[in-house]
Amino acid sequence: METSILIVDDDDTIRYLMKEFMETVGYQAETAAEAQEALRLLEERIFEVVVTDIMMPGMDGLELTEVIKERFDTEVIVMTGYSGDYSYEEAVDKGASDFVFKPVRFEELLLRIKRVLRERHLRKELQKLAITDGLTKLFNSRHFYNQLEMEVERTRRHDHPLSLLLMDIDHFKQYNDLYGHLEGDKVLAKLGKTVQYSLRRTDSAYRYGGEEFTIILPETTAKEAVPVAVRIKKQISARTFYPENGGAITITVSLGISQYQIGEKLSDFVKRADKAMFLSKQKGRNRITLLLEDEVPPDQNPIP
Ligand code: GH3
Ligand code: MG
Ligand code: MG
Repeated sequence: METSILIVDDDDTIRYLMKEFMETVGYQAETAAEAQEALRLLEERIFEVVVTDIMMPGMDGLELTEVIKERFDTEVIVMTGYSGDYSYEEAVDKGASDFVFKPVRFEELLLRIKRVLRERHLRKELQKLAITDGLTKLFNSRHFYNQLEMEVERTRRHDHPLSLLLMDIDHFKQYNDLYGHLEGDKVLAKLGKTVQYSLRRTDSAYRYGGEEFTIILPETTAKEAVPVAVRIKKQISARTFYPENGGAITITVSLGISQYQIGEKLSDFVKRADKAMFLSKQKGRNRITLLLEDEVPPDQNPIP
C-alpha cells in the first residue's frame, strides 16, 4: 500500500512544491492550507504522516499536532521558520515525531519521513507481537481479557448480545504422549489457522491456555453462536495430521458457549463458558454445549 503524506502550510508555494516532491519520490500527497482543513482530510482518509508548518493563521501547528495525536493514528513532523521561536522539546511534547527548520531541504525532510515511517512500522510490529501467541498466531490470553472487558462494557452500554466460545482439544495429553510434544505443537499451530479461517469478520480468536481457545462473538446470542461453533468443530475434525511414527490422525474438540447476562461479573461469564465446555467433556467429548444460566443440568441444551 502506498504511503500517504499530508502537507499543512499556509504558504501556497511550499504546499505546491512539497506535494510535487513527495509524489516524485513515490508517496501519495495531499495538502491543506490550514489546520481545520487538515483535520477534515484526516477524518476522511488515512495519512501515515502529517508534515505541518507551526506558524499558521487560526490553529497553529503545535496545537494541530496535539489534536492529531489525540484523535488519529498518524505521525507528525513539524516545520518552523525561526529556529528560536519554538523548541524541539515543545514539538515533541505535543507528540511530534520530528522537527525540521525552514527553509526545508526536501532531501532532509525525506530522510526524516523515512525514519519516522520505519519507527512507526517497528512500533506496530511490536504492538502486534505483544498481543499475539507465537505458536498459533491467534491473539494471546492477555489480549483476550482486555478485549472481553471492552466488549462486556459495550454490551452493558448498548444492551446488545455478546457470546463467548471456549474450546479444548480432546485427549491431547495422549497425542503428546504418543507422538511427542513437537508434533503436538504442530497440531496447535494448524488449529490456530483452522479457527481463524472459520471465523466471521467480527469474531476474534485467542489462545486462552495451553490447548484451550476462546472466541469472542460480539452482537451474537448464544443461539447464533452455535453455527459458528459447529463450523469450527467440523473444520477441525475434517483435518488429518501425519505425525512422525503415526499414521493419519484426526482430532476432536469439545466446546462450550455462554452468553453474557447483563450485570454479571466478567469472570462468571467466562466460568460459564468453561463449565459448558466441561459438560461437553462429561457427555463424551467432541460436542458443543450451550449454557445460558448457571444451574442447568448437564443433559440440557444438547447440540448434535
Ligand atoms: P481432555 O479431553 O479432558 O481435555 O484431555 P486432555 O488430555 O486434552 O486434557 P489434559 O488437561 O489432561 O491435558 C492437556 C494436555 O495439553 C497436556 C499438555 O501436554 C498439552 N499441552 C498444553 N499446552 C501445550 C503446548 O503448548 N504444546 C503441546 N504440544 N501440548 C500442550
Ligand atoms: Mg485443557
Ligand atoms: Mg484437552
